[in-house]
Amino acid sequence: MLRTDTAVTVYRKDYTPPAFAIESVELAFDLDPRRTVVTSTMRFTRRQADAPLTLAGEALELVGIRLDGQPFDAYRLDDGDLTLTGLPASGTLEIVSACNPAANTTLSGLYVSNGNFFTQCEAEGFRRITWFLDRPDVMAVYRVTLRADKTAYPVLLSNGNLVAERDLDGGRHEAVWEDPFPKPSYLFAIVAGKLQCIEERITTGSGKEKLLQVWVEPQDLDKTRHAMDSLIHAIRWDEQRFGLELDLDRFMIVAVGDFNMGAMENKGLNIFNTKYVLANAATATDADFFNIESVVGHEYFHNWTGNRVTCRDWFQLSLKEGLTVFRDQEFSADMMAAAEIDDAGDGSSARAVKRIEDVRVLRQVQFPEDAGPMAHPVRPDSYEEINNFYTVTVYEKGAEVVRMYQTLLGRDGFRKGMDLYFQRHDGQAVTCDDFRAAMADANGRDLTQFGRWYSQAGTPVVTVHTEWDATSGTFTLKLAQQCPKVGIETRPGTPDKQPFHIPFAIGLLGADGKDLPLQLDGEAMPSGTTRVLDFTEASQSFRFVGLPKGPRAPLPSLLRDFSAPVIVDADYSDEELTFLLAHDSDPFNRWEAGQRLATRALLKLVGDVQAGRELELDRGLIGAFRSVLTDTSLSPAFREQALMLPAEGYLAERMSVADPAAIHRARQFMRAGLARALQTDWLAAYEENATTGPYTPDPISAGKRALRNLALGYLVETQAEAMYALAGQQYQQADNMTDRFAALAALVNNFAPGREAALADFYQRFEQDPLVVDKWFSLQGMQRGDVGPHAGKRTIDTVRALMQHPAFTLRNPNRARALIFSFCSGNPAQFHLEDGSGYAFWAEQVLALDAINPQVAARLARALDRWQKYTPPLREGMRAALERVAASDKLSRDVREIVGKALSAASA
Ligand code: B3K
Ligand code: ZN
Repeated sequence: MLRTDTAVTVYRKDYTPPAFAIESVELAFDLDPRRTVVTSTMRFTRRQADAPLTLAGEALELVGIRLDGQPFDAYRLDDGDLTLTGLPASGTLEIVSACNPAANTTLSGLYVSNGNFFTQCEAEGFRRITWFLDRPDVMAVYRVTLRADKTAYPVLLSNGNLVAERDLDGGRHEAVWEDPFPKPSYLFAIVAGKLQCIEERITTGSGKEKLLQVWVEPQDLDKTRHAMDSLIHAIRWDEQRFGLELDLDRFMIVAVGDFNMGAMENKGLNIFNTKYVLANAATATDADFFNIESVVGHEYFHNWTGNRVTCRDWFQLSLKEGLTVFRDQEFSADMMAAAEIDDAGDGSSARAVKRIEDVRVLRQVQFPEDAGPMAHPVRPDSYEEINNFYTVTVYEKGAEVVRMYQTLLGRDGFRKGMDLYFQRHDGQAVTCDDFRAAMADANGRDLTQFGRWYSQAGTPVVTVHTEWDATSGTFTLKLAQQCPKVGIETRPGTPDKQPFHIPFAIGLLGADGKDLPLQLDGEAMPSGTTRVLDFTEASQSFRFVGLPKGPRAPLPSLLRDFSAPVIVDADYSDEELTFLLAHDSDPFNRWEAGQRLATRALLKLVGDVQAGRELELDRGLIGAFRSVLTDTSLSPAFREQALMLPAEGYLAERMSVADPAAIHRARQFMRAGLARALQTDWLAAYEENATTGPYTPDPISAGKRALRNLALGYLVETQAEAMYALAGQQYQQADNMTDRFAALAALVNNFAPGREAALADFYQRFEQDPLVVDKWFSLQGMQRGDVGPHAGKRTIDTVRALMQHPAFTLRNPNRARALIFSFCSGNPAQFHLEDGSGYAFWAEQVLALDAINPQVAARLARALDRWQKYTPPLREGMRAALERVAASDKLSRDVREIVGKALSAASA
C-alpha cells in the first residue's frame, strides 16, 4: 500500500558520511511474483563509534536477522527503517525479507512486467528489495544468486559476470552472478523471465574480447539490430574521444514495456524502456532511431561517468547526469557530422542541427522550469522527494554547464580535466566541486566564480548594447547580466545573487556578410573570427579595434553556437536579422536569427488577435522563409529546423501574460499564410527531397524526409483536395513509419476527409505493437480542435473517449504518457480551454495515477507549474485544480512536493 507521506525536507548542508561501511553483499532471491524472499548477507565495518546502524526499507516484510550466524534481536522498525544497536566493529549481518513484486505498481524496486521480473533502484528503489544503507556513497561488491521456476523464468540476469548455473529440484533453477566492481545500491539490477537476445563479440582498444547482448521478448527480436549497432558505436566513440574502455567482460541491454523513464545504467545490465530499444523501418520513425542511439550512448557512457565515479549524495546528481548528457550530445553530433562528411559536406551543418535540437529543448522546457515554482540550481540545496529532481535543469542545464567548461578550456583542456578527474576519483563517490577542481587544476585556471552555475538557479538575461566609432573603426560591446531570484530563492533570508562567469562567443560581420578578423583593445594583432569573451561582471565592455572604418557598423553575431544557457536581449532590426539569417558563418546563429524574426512576427499577431485587429502576414517574413526553403546550399535537415515555427509553449513564455488561445490562432494563421504564399516552393521541396532505395535511418536521408514531411504538413494546411490526396497517397504507399506517420498526422491535424479511415487503418495495422499504438494515442491527444467544420470540437472529449478504449491503461507509463501527458503538456490551446475542462481532467488523472505510480503522477503534476503566468480566468482555474489535488489526504510525497511548491509560489 502507498504511504501517505508528510513532507520532510532533506538539505545538502546536512550531509554526513555513513556511520558504517558495507564492503560486500551477497543476495539470494527466491523469485515468486507474489512473495519473493530475499536473503542479504552483508560484511560491515563500523566507521563511527557508538552509532547505531539504520537501514532503509520500504514495503518489506521482515523474516529474520542474524549477526555472525546467531539470531539477533536488538533492532526496531519505524516507518520501514530498521535500526540495529550494539553492533560490533565489524561483522556479517544476514537479513531475510519478503516483498510482493506482482503488486508493485510503482515500478520502483522489484516488479513484474508482462510476466517477467525487473528492478529499478535509482534513486531509492533498492530499499524496496532489502534493508540497506541505500545511499550512493556506500559502495560494495555484489554476488547475486537467483532461483526461480525454470519454465516460467528461463533467463536469470544480474550485474557483472555469470559464474555458475544449475538445475534445482521441483523444476527450479539457479544462476550466480558476480560484479567485481564496487558499486552503490542504486546500480544493482536483476532480470528474470522469458527473454531472448541477439549477441555480438567485439574486441576493445586494448585487445580484450567482450560479449554484448540485447535482451527482449521473443516477438521483438527483429527490432534489436539498431540498438546493438548503437552500442557498438558508443563503445568505439568513448575509446576514441575520451580514452575510456569497457571494463566488464559482458555488457547487456534489456528492454521492458513498463518503465518509469527512458533507461537505467545498472552496472553491466542496462534496463531500457522498450521505446529506446525496439525499432525497425515499419514501426519506428527517424526520431525513434535517433533517440535509441542517443539513449543507448547515454547509458553506456554512464559506465564511467556515474558508475566508476559516482555521486557522494543525490544533490550531486548533475555530476553524473549533466556530464553524461553532454557526452551523449557530443556522441550524436559526431555521428551526424560523420554521415555529413561521408556525403561530401564538412559536418558543420549536421552539428548545428544537433545543437539546435538541444537548445530548443532547453528553451522550451528548462527555461520555464527555471522561472517557475520548481526552479532549483543544477546542484539543488534541498528536496522533499529526490525523484522529483531528475529534471531538465539537472540534466540539460547541467549539460550546458559541462559544455561551458569545454568552451572555456578548449577541447584539449577539457580532455585534460576529464583525465585528471578519473585519475583522482576512479572508484569514489564525489561532488560537483571535485569535478570543477579537476577541470581547474588540469588547466591552471581559476574556476571559483564558475561555481555559481551550480549554486544559483534561474536563467541569466544578458542585455547587449553596442557603440560604433566610424572614424577609428572601434566597436564596443556592452554586456550587462541580470538574474532575479526564482523558486525557493525568493524565500526570506536567501543571499543575493552574484554575477555568473559567462563564456560569451561573438563574431562580427562586415558589409559583405563575411566575418571580420577580431582584435581586442590591447592585443597586438587580430586573431580568429569568433572569440569567447570571459563575461564575469554585472556589466562589462569589450572593445574591438582595427575594424574597417566607415559609417556602416559591423553586425554582431552574439552568443555563437549558444555558448551559455542565457537569454540574449538585443534590439536587432528585422533587416539585420534577415542579413544574419542569410550570411552568418555560425549556422546556429543563422537559425537563431530566423527564430527571432518569426517570434517577433508571431507575438505581433498575438497582440492583433487579442485586440481584435485584422491579421496580416508580414511580407518580409515570407521572403525570409522562401530564401531558406529554396537555398539548396543548406542541408535539408538544417532547412527543416529553420522553417519550423517557434512552439506555442515557447511563445507563451515570451509573453508577460500567456494567452494560449490567442497564441494558437496567431500561429495557425501564420502556418496557413506560409502554406499558401509558398505553395509552389513547398511542393518543389516535397518532390526534390524524395529518398530512393530501401529505408535507412541515416541522418542524411532522415533530413530529407524531415524537410519533405514538413512541406507536406504545410501543403495539407492549404485545405486543397489535391493536397489531401497527396497525404492520403503517402500514407498508403509509405515503406517506413516516418513517412506513414507524418502523412497520418497531416490528415488528422487538418481534419482532412480521409482522417477517420486513416486512423482506423493505422490502429488495425499496428494493434499488436504497443509502441505504435502509443503513437496513435499521442497523435489524438495532441490534435487541434478548431479546424474547418470541426471548429469548436474539443480535444478533451476525444481524450476522454479514448480512455475507454480497450487498449488504454493507466498502469503502463508509456500509454499514460501517450494520451494524458500529450494532451496536458503537448496541446496548450486545447488543454487551456477557458471552460476549465482541461484542468479538471488534469486533477482527476494526477490523483488516479498517484494511487498507482507516484513518480509518473508527479511528472504529470508539473504540467501546471506555470499557472501564474496565464490570463486571470485560466490562472484561477488552475489554482482551483491544484487546490483540489492538494486537498487529497492520500497524496504521495512526490505529488505533494510539486503541488505544494506550485501553490506556495502564489504568495511569493
Ligand atoms: N539514471 C537514470 C534515471 C533514474 C531516474 C530515477 N527516478 C537514467 C539516466 O539518466 O540515465
Ligand atoms: Zn543519465
